[in-house]
Parts: sequence; C-alpha cells; structure tokens
Amino acid sequence: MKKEYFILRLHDIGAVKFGEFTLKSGHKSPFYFDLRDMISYPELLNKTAYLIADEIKNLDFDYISGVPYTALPVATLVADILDKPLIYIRKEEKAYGTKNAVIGKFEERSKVLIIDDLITTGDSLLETAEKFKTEGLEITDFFVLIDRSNNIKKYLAQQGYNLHALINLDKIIEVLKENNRITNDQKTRIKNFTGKISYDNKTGKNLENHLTKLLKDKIEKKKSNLILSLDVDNQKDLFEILNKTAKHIVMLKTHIDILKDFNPEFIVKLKEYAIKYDFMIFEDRKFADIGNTVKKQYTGGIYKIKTWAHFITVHATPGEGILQGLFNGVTGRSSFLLAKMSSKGNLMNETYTRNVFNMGEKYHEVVSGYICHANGKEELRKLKNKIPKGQLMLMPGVKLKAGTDATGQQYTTVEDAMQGGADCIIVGRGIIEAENSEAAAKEYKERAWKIYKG
Ligand code: 5BU
Repeated sequence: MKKEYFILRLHDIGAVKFGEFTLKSGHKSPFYFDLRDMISYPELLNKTAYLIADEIKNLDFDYISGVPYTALPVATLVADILDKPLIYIRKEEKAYGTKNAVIGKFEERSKVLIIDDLITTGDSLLETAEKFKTEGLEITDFFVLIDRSNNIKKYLAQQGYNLHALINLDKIIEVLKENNRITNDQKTRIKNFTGKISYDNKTGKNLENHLTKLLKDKIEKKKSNLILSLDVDNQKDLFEILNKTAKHIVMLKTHIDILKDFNPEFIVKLKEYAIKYDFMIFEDRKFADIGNTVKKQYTGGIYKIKTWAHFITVHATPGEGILQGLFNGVTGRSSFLLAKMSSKGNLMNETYTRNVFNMGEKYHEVVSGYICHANGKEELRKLKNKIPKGQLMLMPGVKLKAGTDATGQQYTTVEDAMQGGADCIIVGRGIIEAENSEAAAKEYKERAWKIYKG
C-alpha cells in the first residue's frame, strides 16, 4: 500500500475530517483526526501494519510496543510481521497488587520501539518512555502514523529520542487536494490555521502584544534570556551589582519595597541605566486585590510603579477585574500572570493554572505571559504546551544546581528551565550572592542562550 492510498482510506472511513471542530481547549480547528475506528477495517489495519513494518524494519530494537488503546492493535500486527515480541504499558493505574506497569515478558536493558497513532505535544509518548525506563528498558525511537505537530521532532531530539512519522499534516493536505477531497478554500484555511499555531497549542491567533514584541526583540539583540532579580535593600549595592551585570541581562526585576533608601532620584537613575545598557524593567509587585485598589497601588503611593516599570506581576485570583483596574486606559505597559509559583507546597494546582492561562489569553493586550516554575523539564514542557501562542513563559527558581532554600524556594537548573521551554530565566541569589557577579551573569546568560538557540 502506498502512503497516498493510506491517506485516502483514512478519509473514506472518517478518521481524518475537515470542517470546524471544537478542541478540548475550546479552540476551533479546521481539521480533526481520530484513528480509533481503523480496527473495524481489517484490510486497512493489515496494510497499515505492513507500511509501518517497512518503515521500521532497519531500526535497532528488541521489542515493539503500542500506546493503548488506539495504537495497540496495529502494533500487535507489526510485531507479528517482524517477528518481534510485543510489550506494552498498562493504561489503567493498578488498583492493588505488586504487578508491574509493563505487560508482557521482557529482559532488562533491551530496546523498545514505541508506536503511537498521532503526535501533537509529545506528552503521551514521553510519559510512556519514562515508564519503560523505570522498568529498566531502553527507548531511543518513536514511530507515529500521523505527525500533526509543528516541529516536535526537534524537541524530542533534544530529549534524546528519534521520531519517525509515516505522514504529516502537509502530506495529508497535499494528497486530499490532489484527489479533490478538499477545496482550495479549505486548504488555505488549514494552512492559515497551522501557520499560526506552534506544536504546543491551537489558539489560531497570535497573542503577542507590543511590549511582548519589544522584549522578544531585546532577547535577540542582547542574545540573552536572563532576567536579574536584584533583591538587595539599598541603592549602593543595587547599582554596584547592576554595573557588573547590566550588559548581560535582558530585563531587571525589582522588588521596589525592599529598598530602604528609595527616593525619586533612584527611578531617574534606574531609567538611565535601562537606556544605557538596553534592558527592560520589571517590578515584581504581585498585585492581588480588587481592581479599584490595585489601580491606586499601581499608579500612586511613593513608588508610582506605572511610570517606570514596563512589566508588573499580577495574581489572577481576584478575577478579571484586577486587569481591568490596572490597565484600563493605560498604554505601553504589560504584565505577567502568576501561573505556577516556585515555592514548595504552593496552592496553584493544574485547574488554577489552566484558568490563569485562559484569563491571560483573553487579556493578551495587557498580558505578555506567565510566571511558571516546575521541578524538571518534562513538567515545565507540559506547562509550556498549554501557554497560548505568542505569550511568554518566565521561569523563577533557577540556579546552576537544583535544590531548595530554607523557606521553600525550589531551584531547577538553567538547562532544565530552557529545555522545558522557558523564554527567560529569572535569577536572583545565583548571581547576587556569587563571588563574581559579572562572571555568574555571563555564565547564566550563555548557558541559557545556547539551549534557546540550539
Ligand atoms: P532567587 O534569589 O533566585 O531565589 O530569587 C527569585 C526571585 O523571583 C525573587 O525575587 C522572588 O520574589 C521571585 N519569584 C520566585 O522566586 N518565585 C515565584 O514563583 C515568583 C517570583 Br512569582
């Protein structure tokens, strides 16, 4: 069977559909793939198995696996064709007993090739691979029937996995168009839709606001993803460290109320530094009250934050009114919402974080992105996958070595933060407590940039 025929048959049985579909995220997509019903067409299932077998026969592996439920039947046929044993990871959590997660007989340190039907974010294959690894097996290759992602192959390669795909979305469109199964208009709509999405979300729009763009441009220009959190209590120390580090940072993060000698001249000087060294200013105020109050806190008092900070941090807990209060009638300013804090035991659970992303998406004109922390790159990548396209992920709790401090701050490494998809890392004590803050800033900057550009 040729790939073309495979695509047409999938279309015949309704496994690839074009129209308007509402995704789990609530977004509308012009196409939808669901390969579950393939098992009801034995001739198609069988031919597909031969196609897969042909593509993988020269790879190096001892066992074949399929991710339940959809990919398991076809993986079984492939195992038979290539005369390789089949094993798989049970889908349901074990209710009792000591049985292992792997079903089937195997020897440790053997190589497993994992087959799945579709890949979008890579989460399901990565999770499966992790489970096999805990049981002592090795994974280097994944095979999928349809790769509907946008460049997930590169991300998986960074994690040490080769992704092989029978077909991708472009191929499906090409074949269906050639065979008059979709119209030119549909093709354009699909192209427009996929052109705007990244592999991690399907918003269909670009949510980058003007301030976000300025920050992104500066990241490129300064070749730096480093945000320095200069949490010292006096101006002298602050400018001393800033003198040494400013050329390496893309943004300075302040906690203005920590300074014991704050005066309006401080702001004048800070702005001069920002221009001279080309960095942006970010006050980590963590607003968390009703709209009417935060407006006063933002514009008034002694700090008059609105007049000098490009960005502020905002808690979404009070609801949308907080953003309306802060930004109504305000231009040239933006914010980051706190989506998942770095402190141990914080109460921001998955549902909360998802709601924060929804709120930030709605208010993208004044929300540039999110503060997200996770204790490893896989966990962080899952957060990144849920962030609306065009918005940024900033990661605090970063040091050269992972660990914790005495009051529950959790640190992840620069490498994990960047491989997990952070756009910027926020570093405080890792730099300000270093013996040589300039060398430290340079090191954080370079280590992050290498992965960002990798
Ligand atoms: P550190 O010295 O690198 O631990 O400083 C981290 C900074 O980032 C510090 O100013 C915190 O207030 C800030 N931060 C954080 O650590 N974790 C969070 O979740 C958020 C902010 Br939000």
